[in-house]
Amino acid sequence: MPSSSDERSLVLIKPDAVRRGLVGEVIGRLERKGLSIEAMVLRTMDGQLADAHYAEHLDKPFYPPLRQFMTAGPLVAMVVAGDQVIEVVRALVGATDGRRAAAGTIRGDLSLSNRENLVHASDSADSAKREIALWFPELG
Ligand code: FUP
Repeated sequence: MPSSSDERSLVLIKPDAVRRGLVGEVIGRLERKGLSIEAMVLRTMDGQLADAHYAEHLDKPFYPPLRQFMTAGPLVAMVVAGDQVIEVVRALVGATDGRRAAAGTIRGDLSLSNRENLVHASDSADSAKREIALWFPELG
């Protein structure tokens, strides 16, 4: 189990959160937990990056509308660090479907959707490494 305090996760504050003015809300929850932001950028994902980021979902029926949603407007991409950050952020974010995510989580408190669910967070150390290389190649 990874447990180093410098473990890193790739977090995306998705276009719905940017559109709804929830960037500060999401960042505030991460900061209040004690996590630190090591890199952050506002950018709009293009289709090529979407296909690479969501490689495991390319063949899923929900992928075309997901791709449309994720590329339709600016998002905030961040590298977040802290003790067991991958597991900690996934717990803060909550279950994929905002309608079923537990109250107290970002999705549970703020999303009513299975697609427009505000935040992406890496689900494993391998995913984090792959995703950070895609979004922040300069960080190595
Ligand atoms: P999560 O790890 O909770 O972000 O969820 P997944 O990796 O399973 O799914 C990635 C994204 O695909 C979700 F954030 C939203 C989207 N999705 C749908 O649009 N429909 C689905 O049925 C499942 C996922």
